[in-house]
Amino acid sequence: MKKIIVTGALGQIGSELIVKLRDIYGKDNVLATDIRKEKDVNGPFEILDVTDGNRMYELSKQFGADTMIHMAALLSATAEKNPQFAWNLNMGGLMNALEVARELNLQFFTPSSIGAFGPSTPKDNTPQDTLQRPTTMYGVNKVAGELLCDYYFTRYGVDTRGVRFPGLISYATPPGGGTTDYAVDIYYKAVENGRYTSYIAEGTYMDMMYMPDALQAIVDLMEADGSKLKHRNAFNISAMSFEPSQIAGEIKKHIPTFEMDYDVDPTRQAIADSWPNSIDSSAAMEEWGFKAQYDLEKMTIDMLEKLNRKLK
Ligand code: AKB
Repeated sequence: MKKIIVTGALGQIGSELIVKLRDIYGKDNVLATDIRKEKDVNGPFEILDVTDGNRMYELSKQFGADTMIHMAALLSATAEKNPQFAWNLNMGGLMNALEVARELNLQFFTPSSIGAFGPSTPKDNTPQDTLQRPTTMYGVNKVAGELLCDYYFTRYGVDTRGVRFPGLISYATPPGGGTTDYAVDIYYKAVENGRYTSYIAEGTYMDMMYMPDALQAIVDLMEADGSKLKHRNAFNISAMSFEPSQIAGEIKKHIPTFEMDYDVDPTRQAIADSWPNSIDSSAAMEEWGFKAQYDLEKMTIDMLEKLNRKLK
């Protein structure tokens, strides 16, 4: 049975990931950590600031971890507000986590993102291996992170694995500080007020994925036969690509009075414009069997049903 330490466990992905990991591997085999304890996590929890490498090492050792899932990071829009802090947290945290993985021989996962691509990357069906010259601090962190994880694999034999996540959509925990967050907010506002003002312009396509598919992808990649992985850090994965009026149209099928207008935020729009329209997930499909279950239609039905229960 695996013994997994998760950093950033109370974040958008972490909160749901620890529930899934505890279902699979047992409650006491998953240690959730975060910089503060904002909610109850129904299982082992420790406070951890990922810039404190010594504490990360001690907690991992005491817990007897054999796996680390390193999620703690600032997202794209927040990172743009304070790029120096973002570098220190995103890169300092990752370096500490990789060092702990090296010292304790842990299997290692950390997410990259579609943010690892930039304006010179091919925009449609973006290949697995292609130009990566991002223009955001978050993107710079993600490319450096992918390279660092590859380095720890080739130099030290650490079993590092990662995916490039698209925008993730979930009814459970709201995201914080991302560019793709509009695709979560729109469902909340549709259920609460019947209308939404989009900060992303009409016609801006980005890759997206429903959270259950993202969590399954982490589990599947970590369970995959390492000898079959040609790419490790990090695999393109996507479930759908849409622009704001398409998600609005899908919501309208269920809430006919729903209305959307636009008030574009230049910072987040510039980030979105620098990212691909849609990425090619075929390497993930071939090397470890990635397959998403939810498309826009199926996700919208589930999101609206769950949020109607949660918010009303
Ligand atoms: C963000 O928008 O910053 C994230 C991401 C795509 O990595 N959701």
